[in-house]
Amino acid sequence: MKNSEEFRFKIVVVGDGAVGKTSLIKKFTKGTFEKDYVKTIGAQFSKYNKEFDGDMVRLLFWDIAGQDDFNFLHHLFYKESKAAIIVYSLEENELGLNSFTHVKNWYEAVEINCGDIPIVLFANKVDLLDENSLDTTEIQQLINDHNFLNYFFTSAKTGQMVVEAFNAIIEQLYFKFKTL
Ligand code: G3D
Ligand code: MG
Repeated sequence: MKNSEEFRFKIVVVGDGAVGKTSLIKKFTKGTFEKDYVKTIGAQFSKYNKEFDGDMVRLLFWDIAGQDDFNFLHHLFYKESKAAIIVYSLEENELGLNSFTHVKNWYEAVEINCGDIPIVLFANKVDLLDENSLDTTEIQQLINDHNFLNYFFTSAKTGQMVVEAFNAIIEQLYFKFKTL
């Protein structure tokens, strides 16, 4: 019988305010949701454990609490992150459009603070629009210009693609560190 291993991964979840970061984490971690608040750096984290192939994967999702500004986020927030999730909102209003424009800023901030870690893009609030009529030209352009591991159209409200999107990044980390 093989020995069971344990992995610990910190994953930062960034993006403009009100795009749905906290809702997405809550949706994914639901039953086992615990959170704590790191007041000094304006962050909160949620723990989630998941078994993979007999191994234990302990996840810590770090989320920005309150004011979200890609320029002023404390470096401790990013410290030792193994992956990042960038969230924007598909809402067709100022919040949504700005959050899309700022994806590149969040991407830069992750690169500067974390180096070369896997980054996944969540286009959230997909429940608010008709996915079939969504013009993906700009999204495709963004994906082409950056090195995202993957991207997903998610909804924290309906749960659409939430589990799949989180699992994509967790599996990626598991297999990356498992084979070391
Ligand atoms: P943040 O953590 O990125 O700041 P929140 O964002 O998770 O606090 O979400 C901000 C608001 O958007 C919340 O509304 C939340 O319910 C809503 N929201 C989050 N995700 C979705 C989604 O996928 N679809 C829809 N329709 N709404 C979403 P309130 O009104 O509670 O402030
Ligand atoms: Mg929040």
